[in-house]
Amino acid sequence: MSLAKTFYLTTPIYYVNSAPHIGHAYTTVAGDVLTRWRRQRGESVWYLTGTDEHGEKVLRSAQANKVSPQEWVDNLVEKEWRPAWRSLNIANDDFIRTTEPRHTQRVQKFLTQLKDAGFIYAGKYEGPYCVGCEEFKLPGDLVEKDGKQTCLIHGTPIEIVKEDNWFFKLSAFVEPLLKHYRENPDACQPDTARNEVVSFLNSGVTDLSISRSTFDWGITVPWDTDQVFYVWFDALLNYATAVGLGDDPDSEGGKKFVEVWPPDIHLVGREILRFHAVIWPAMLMAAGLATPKKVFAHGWLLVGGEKMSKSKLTGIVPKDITDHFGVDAFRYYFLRAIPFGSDGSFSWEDMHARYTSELANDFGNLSSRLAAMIEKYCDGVIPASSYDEELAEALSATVEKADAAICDLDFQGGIVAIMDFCKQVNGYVTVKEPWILAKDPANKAELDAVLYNTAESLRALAILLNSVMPATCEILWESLGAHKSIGALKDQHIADVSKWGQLPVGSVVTKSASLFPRLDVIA
Ligand code: ME8
Repeated sequence: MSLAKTFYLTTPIYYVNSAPHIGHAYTTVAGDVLTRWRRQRGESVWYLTGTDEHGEKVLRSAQANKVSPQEWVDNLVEKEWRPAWRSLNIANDDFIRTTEPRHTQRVQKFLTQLKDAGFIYAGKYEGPYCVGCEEFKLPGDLVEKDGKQTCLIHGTPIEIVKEDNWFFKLSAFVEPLLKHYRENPDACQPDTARNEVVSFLNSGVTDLSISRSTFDWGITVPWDTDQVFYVWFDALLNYATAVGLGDDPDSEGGKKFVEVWPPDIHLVGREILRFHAVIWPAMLMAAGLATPKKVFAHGWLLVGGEKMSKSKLTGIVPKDITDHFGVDAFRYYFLRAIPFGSDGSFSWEDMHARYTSELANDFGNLSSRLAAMIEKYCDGVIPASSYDEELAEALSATVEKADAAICDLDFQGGIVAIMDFCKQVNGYVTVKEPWILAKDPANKAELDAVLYNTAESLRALAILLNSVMPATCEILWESLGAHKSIGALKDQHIADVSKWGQLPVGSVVTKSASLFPRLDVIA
């Protein structure tokens, strides 16, 4: 029996020129939500993130701070990057740093093989370079500002690089790549991103300089030790080096590679699409390896209409938001508010409004009302089981819709479907008026039924929202007594959520702290 392939998802590896901001958190949370969701579908999953530590950009920030680049990256990774993901409850399976020997050694071996196969040759590079992007720029990527050629993304002047370098025969892969995207439209998404890649490929792609000789903060080119590899050529390989690229098939690394390769999804911001949808698959094609099943380019978080970034000092760090709204509201907000794939602006007012109406009122209140009523009317235990056809059918439809949307990276569509069900349950409670039913003992059976159906709906909501808001859903799960009467929340499968009647009669319900406490209005 062959086992199903492990679902392998990656984020970009981020530059460690400073601490993470909410743009980095956006991608990493999205990956976390999708991988948690797929684990709850019962799938085997591998979620990789990490840091991109070489190149001039990182080197210059170390120099500006008067420390060695190695000290600089060690310090930032341990004090900022790993803790940021821990505090956002990111359940990544691995974290790769490009300064680790497991990466540098496999990069050197892989690129030596590419050279031996005839895909790498010596040449001269002269042209514009943006250190912010770490990218050799084309004329169309630049704009003139104050008489200087500047980068469209960073708004900073480009530098002219003139070096004897090693080149990769990228141009040889234009036709194979065009064929690849014709035959596999899913391999680059959304469609607008694929169209952009296809027109780039049609515009005439030249070979790529893949080494630098004017600084040494990088992976040494093994056959020419005066040079280091161009940071992107080193960085893209992280997706493969982290899972045993080139290792003996019988070794641990070799087995991992077979288990996960090719990657199912590379999540990237749209500014690094070309690297992932042109250079990276070409490198893999040259090595005879399978290309990623999907590169998905999401949109940017904007501040003042521009891409939020560290270099423009518009970076907001996650803690600024989580200190006020909490971690789960942060995880919820961006995926709920912005269609994945489109740009979106962050605003405190919008976040406050959604927190209050969707999280505190619709979701948090439903849970606290139910716990209070079960305590008051049923001595704190789930009363006789019941079935409500309308709610049960709505739940089935919700699960189907949310599963399809989330697996298709439509996080907004998935979350909206689940929150619509939450609204429907609120409507059910309002119409049934259990507080009125409780006034007459003759209504006991009806009251029990209303409370049971509400509790069952909350059981389902805890499972469906668990990948987005794991800490909150755990509190809800325990408040329903489900951790004792059903089992661990993480073990509840999406496919079984809509089987009505799982909360056993007698499950002990306890009041929890408010899931989403009321917040002061921000001045
Ligand atoms: O590009 N909105 O690293 P990086 C949304 N090291 N997402 C954003 C964002 C914003 N305003 N700002 C950053 C690099 N991101 C390379 C990647 S991969 C082999 C090497 C997110 O630190 C988004 O995912 O500049 C974007 O692509 C990534 O951070 C860029 O991070």
